[in-house]
Amino acid sequence: MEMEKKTGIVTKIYGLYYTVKTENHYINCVLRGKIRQDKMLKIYSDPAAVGDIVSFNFNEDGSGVINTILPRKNIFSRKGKARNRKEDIIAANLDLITIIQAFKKPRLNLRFVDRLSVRSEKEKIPVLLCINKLDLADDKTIEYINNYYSNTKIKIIMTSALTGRGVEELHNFLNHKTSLFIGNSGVGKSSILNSINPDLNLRTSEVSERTNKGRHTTANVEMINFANDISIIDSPGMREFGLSDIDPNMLGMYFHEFGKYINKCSFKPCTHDHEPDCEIKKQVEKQVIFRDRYISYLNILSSLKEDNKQKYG
Ligand SMILES: Nc1nc2c(ncn2[C@@H]2O[C@H](COP(=O)(O)OP(=O)(O)OP(=O)(O)O)[C@@H](O)[C@H]2O)c(=O)[nH]1
Ligand SMILES: [Mg+2]
Ligand SMILES: [Zn+2]
Repeated sequence: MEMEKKTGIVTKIYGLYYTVKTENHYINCVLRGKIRQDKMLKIYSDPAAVGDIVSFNFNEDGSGVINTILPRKNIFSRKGKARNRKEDIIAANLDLITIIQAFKKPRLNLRFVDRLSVRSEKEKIPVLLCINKLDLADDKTIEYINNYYSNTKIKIIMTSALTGRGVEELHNFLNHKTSLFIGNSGVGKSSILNSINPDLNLRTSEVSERTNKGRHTTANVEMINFANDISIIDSPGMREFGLSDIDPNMLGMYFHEFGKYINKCSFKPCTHDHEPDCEIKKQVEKQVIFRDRYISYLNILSSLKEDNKQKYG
């Protein structure tokens, strides 16, 4: 008997199984073997990702077999240092990357935000920075964050999943978009989702008093669908975020506020580090580019150079 062919979207992956949503049904699927052999997909640790649109055969027993992954509009991935480390696709086909941080517990880490935003800029996916735990904030830190990202394209929304402040603004911003929630463990990614829709009842847990770090409560990447055409992908807390495939000479291009000055640097390419007559350094002196953001750039630059040494030398 001819099997039924359907199209759907991957909402969750666990081991060799892929949950595919089609017309409000969730179908448990496996991948057809030939997809794992596909040369284009072999560079990834898993050929399919949450957010992928796939065509699959729907079996009589209610399960499915994925035949093809449809062309992707973009991917959000990370790449570790080791030469043979495969690229991990965290999610595909995104309209927005929502980077989540907390004012405290765990400690605010804008350098980590910058690493994530470099990847987003490279993929040309807009970035929203959501700083959660607003109930623990002080005015000085709020001002610092606003200065840090002034002149960038990064939109900032501050929320408290605890008191509900800012959650409606965030919710409205997510209308008609598929977005990835990403950040370190314990910042409140799952709590914010619960606050948008209490019926979700996602698991959350306290940040450790001893280490001030989250407990890696969310274990899988999972897409959750809301009204108003909102899809949000919750993800497990990240400890580190590899950018080792990025060319150090190109890094400045992914710091949006550097963009219009790069052509004025005397050296081409200029890494805005040791080179003389560098326009970026001049703009830092003039306080057009925020100094700590520039230092964060230098920090990523040196990590990329380090990665390149391990790769080639
Ligand atoms: N004070 C305060 N605590 C919050 C807020 N949002 C979340 N929390 C607490 O922070 C802790 C971690 O929240 P989670 O939602 O589990 O964090 P997560 O980012 O999903 O963490 P992982 O799944 O481990 O990546 C929980 O104890 C929450 O109750 C907030 O706005 N204010
Ligand atoms: Mg979570
Ligand atoms: Zn320069």
